[in-house]
Amino acid sequence: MKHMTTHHQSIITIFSFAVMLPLFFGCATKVDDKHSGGILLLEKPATNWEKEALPLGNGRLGCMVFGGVEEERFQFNVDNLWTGDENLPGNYRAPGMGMYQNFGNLYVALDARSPATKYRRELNISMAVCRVAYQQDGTEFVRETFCSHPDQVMVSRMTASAKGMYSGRMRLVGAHGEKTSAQPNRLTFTGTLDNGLQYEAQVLVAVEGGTIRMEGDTLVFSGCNNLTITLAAGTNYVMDFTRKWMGEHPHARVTRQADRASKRSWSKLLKAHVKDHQSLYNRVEIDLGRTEEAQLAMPIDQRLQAIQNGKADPDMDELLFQYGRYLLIACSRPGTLPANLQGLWNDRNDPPWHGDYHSNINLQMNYWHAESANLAECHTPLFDLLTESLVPFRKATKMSYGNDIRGFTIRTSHNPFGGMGWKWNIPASAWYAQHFWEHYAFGRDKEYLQTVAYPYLKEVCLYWEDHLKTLPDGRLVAPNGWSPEHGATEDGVSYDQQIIWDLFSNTIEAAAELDVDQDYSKKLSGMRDRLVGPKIGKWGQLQEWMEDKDDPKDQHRHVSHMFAVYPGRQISLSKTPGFAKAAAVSLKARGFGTVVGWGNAWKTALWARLLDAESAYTYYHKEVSANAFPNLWNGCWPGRTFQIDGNFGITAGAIEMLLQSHAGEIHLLPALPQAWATGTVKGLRARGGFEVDMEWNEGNLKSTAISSKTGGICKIRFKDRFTELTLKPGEKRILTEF
Ligand code: FUC
Repeated sequence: MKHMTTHHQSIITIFSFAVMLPLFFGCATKVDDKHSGGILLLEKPATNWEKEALPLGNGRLGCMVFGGVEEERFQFNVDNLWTGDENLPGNYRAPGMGMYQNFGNLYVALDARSPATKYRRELNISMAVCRVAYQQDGTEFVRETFCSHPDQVMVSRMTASAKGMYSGRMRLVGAHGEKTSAQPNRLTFTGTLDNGLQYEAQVLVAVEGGTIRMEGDTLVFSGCNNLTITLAAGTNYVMDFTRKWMGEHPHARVTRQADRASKRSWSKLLKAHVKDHQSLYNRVEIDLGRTEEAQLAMPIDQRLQAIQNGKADPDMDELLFQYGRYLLIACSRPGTLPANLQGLWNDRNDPPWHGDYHSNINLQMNYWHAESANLAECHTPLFDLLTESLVPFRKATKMSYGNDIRGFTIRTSHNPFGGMGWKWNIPASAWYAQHFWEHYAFGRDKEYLQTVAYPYLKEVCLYWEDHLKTLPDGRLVAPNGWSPEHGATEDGVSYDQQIIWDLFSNTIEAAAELDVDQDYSKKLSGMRDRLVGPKIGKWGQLQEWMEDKDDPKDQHRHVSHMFAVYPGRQISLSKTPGFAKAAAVSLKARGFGTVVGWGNAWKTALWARLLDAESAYTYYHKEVSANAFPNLWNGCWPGRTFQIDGNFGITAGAIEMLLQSHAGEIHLLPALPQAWATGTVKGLRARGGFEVDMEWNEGNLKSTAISSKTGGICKIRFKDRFTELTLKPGEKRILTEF
């Protein structure tokens, strides 16, 4: 323990003592399942896809459950069913940019009975199972559905408390006018998109009791005790540029998946599914307070209404937090495509913004929480796709910036075939590089750094070496930049300057970690020092452009010039307090204005980094009170258009309120709002390979556990108190008091 002042002495004593204690308390406390289990409850079937249906997913295959009583509807997607292609030279409107497609729907119509009573439709996010239950004529009906990652299928089981209650018809309907063919217990459709992508969906039905037969393209079941439905779907997409992104027809694989799963018992499928989901989900527990029991029992739409009327609902804050984790597990797993603008859920063939990968904030925000929320594996699809897209990205970059340019950059919109559209977003490849670096900063996997991250970072640096422009006074600017969707195209836009600073800094650190390229690092460091840096303007604001022309009344939704505060680290209260204060002035001026879902999330994280807990919570709360649909999906614009970045970004923002690690220290509860004065969190990750549990009461830490994966030194901060720990690989230390 070094660098300690007398003021810190008491903390050190407690540390040393605590280290010797057995791990018996504090953050090992199990959070009450009832409160933290995360149930989204609704008391009626969905009529609106984006606001009410409940999402399930295994990273690749997604499904929305409507829960209708007379007819169940499962709308499904596969993450790689896309139109479009490599699309050089990249025009947003050109058909080659393509769009993410709806796959189809499975409808299960049930013969008419009396109206249902005691209807409940719930999504248990700790199990990733959707359950629909109701009563009719004294019989209880239950449907349970999940999308299994181990078995790569959607499974739904429909049961009843009496025998022979299931009679009805089942239809599988593709979204592109395909013809469905039926066998006695199987439905199939297959198709090919204009770009050559082949796809197939199959449904297998098993019944107990009763009969099942085909009638044209429909399955008719009668007098069955229960139904077990297995849905498999896939395409011939392969994430492999050298194979032109396509492999063999999916028929054999889809058939194998459906057959294999339908031979396994329901309980085995469920057990494997829950185990797999919880291996990720259970890593983080959170308790931010107690909602009254009566309120907790209400369906979400009523709870949201109560929140709008001013009722406190800390369990809803937890649910929203965990939902961001749930959704990432459901739409981004190793080997799948990254989460697009809607994760992997989409019911249209012309989704908003093409359902694309948007590089000026949205794709990045999808992964802001991946590392800190302990879902590092779910981050990897982003690296896979970006790495695989390098050849087309380089080609497109050369076409626009000349054959001599090294490295590459990216347009605002891109697809899974390396194709791009809309305006160039020149610093996008550098912003993506930050993700490659962060995956290392949190996980400390040197082999990954050497083989995956560092080559990517270095190549983007080469682009900037060639692209930066020298001003007459010797300083460096990014030419022809655009502060996203705001202002003119001009040199030295703050967004560009800050992202390049971040890229150079991360690359320098990466080279040092790997002990390579010392001369190149020196060169980068020299260039970084010459970059035009942040500027404070005439009304005390952080300038968005080189020229001091920000309008204090401008409430544009993007806050791109605050990248340096979050997710960057160039500006912080501890290291650059002047710029941090200027950022607060700018952020305040932007206000709620035209705020959108992802904007709330970003502002939550920004205020947290500026250590303003109540402002951070105002935006967190806004996400619940103004932007959440009844299925808790986030509306991009208040009340409309689902976009998943807000769901992901708000989890990231909440973590920044509870734990920060960007400034060379692990800062505990840096922006704890009054609403979360007492609570527990377990399993958050900090840079340096650390994991942190905390329990606090009325704003004071009761206990903290810090564990280290790879061993190392960490500086720990709570309020204005500091200490330093040296941990061995695998070691866990507990701090009892501050
Ligand atoms: C950015 C935003 C829009 C929208 C789009 C997908 O361009 O400015 O509001 O979120 O991404």
